[in-house]
Amino acid sequence: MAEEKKAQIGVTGLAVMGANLARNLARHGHTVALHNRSVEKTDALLAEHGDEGDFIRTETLQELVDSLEKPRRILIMVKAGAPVDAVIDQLVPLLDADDIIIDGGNSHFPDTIRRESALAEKGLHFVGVGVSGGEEGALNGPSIMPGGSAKSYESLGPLLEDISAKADDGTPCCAWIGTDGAGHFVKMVHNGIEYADMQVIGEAYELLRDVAGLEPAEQSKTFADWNQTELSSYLIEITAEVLKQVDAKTGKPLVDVVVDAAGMKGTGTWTVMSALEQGSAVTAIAESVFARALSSTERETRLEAQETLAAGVRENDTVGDEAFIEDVRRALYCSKLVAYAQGLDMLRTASEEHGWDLKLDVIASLWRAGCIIRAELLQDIMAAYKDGASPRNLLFAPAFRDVIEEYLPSWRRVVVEATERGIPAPVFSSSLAYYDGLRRPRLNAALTQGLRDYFGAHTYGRIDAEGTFHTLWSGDRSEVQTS
Ligand code: NBP
Repeated sequence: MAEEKKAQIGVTGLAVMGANLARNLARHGHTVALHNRSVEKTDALLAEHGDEGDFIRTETLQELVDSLEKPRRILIMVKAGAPVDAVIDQLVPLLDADDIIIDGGNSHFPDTIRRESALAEKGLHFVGVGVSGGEEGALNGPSIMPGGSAKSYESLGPLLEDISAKADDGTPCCAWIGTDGAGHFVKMVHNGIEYADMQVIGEAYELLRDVAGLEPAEQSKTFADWNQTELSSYLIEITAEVLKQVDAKTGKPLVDVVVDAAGMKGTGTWTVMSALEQGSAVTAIAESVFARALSSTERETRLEAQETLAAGVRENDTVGDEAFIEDVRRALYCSKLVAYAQGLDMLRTASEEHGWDLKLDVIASLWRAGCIIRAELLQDIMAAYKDGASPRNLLFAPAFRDVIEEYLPSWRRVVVEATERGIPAPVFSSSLAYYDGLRRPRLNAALTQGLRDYFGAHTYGRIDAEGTFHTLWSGDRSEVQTS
């Protein structure tokens, strides 16, 4: 009797992301075993797309496990959180040593670290995989950031690289990131950078609208032009598309009838929480998350503020000023660079803390295609970290340092203009503050330390001596060395 055909990989969880990844795998010639808690989704996928490749239909997790070649690879694409643990708990008793469970959802990296450790004790591999690119990416080629053990990548890597997006030079946008939760951590920071990238575009849009006086259709042309410059990126490209869209119902620009309250699903918040815990100054990402939170403040509060709070702004004399439009473009580029610099610095710090040995040039290379933050800039970021080069901060890389030097007067002018015109530009301005904070020879933190020592005996260091010191503020004000 002929040997029953086995699948190279199984996918459980066939909502939009799981279904599209399963189809992507099948389209690349892999036999894919399909499973979903409710069998309707499995049958719907087979009915609509069963001819796209080799699928094996299964109804139970036992059938799924039995349909796979060994070591088994099972991709879980269920809702992040408790459902992932529920599926793992059901799978574990059915598996053998060296089988690989893959979580391709948006799981929080501490959960991935916990799951990896628990499954390693049972001799199983658990791989948390960051997948970026949404539904479309999942089907046609996402950017893929796998963590887990190096050994699991030997078996899993070729499959994932096959279905990943390819950069212009043909390189797969998939590479092993590092152990346990490294993949999900990097995906989380990627999402944080995405928040900042969108926020700086939003700030530019608001300044072009309310200072330069450009209508959305005119702005669409401006963003399309900017997409031919060093700002060239997917997000700038689609900004031009969104701004030229006309609302069929009212005939107005669509952007003018969309409610100005931005939603979020939580990965930006996670990035900022982790940054706070590890002491990383990701101000651009944090301001972007807070800007969304502010936009979602109750309507009544915003209306009351508009009616009661003074504006204190000066007259606008910048309408139609071409030089100002170029200033905004340059400020956007510098602020975006700061957001990337901060995100990468967060990765560098986390890499040391978790022992991940993250390769920043490789990570930048994975974001060049398939994901939302794909941009020309990533090519320059890769170059900045190439061959083991490790600038302490991305902004120190000569290519970026020189551009910022040239663009700095524009950046400062835009922040001043925004401030004087009462237009919030939190990432433009906080990124400039970060840049200036980095380069200041003396920070006001010296006074903060004095205050902390005054009210809480928290001690301070001296610039001219080793050790820690405390001043007897309520006594004779003499200084004592405490260590
Ligand atoms: P959802 O996040 O909407 O989850 C739906 C799936 O989870 C269904 O297959 C459902 O089965 C299954 N499920 C649930 Br809910 N509870 C379960 C349980 N206790 N046991 C077993 N299965 C359970 O699907 P999605 O939108 O395709 O997203 C999947 C993952 O991908 C999520 O982590 C999401 O955050 C992530 N995601 C990523 C991107 C991206 O751009 N990378 C985009 C969208 C989503 P049922 O059919 O029986 O109810």
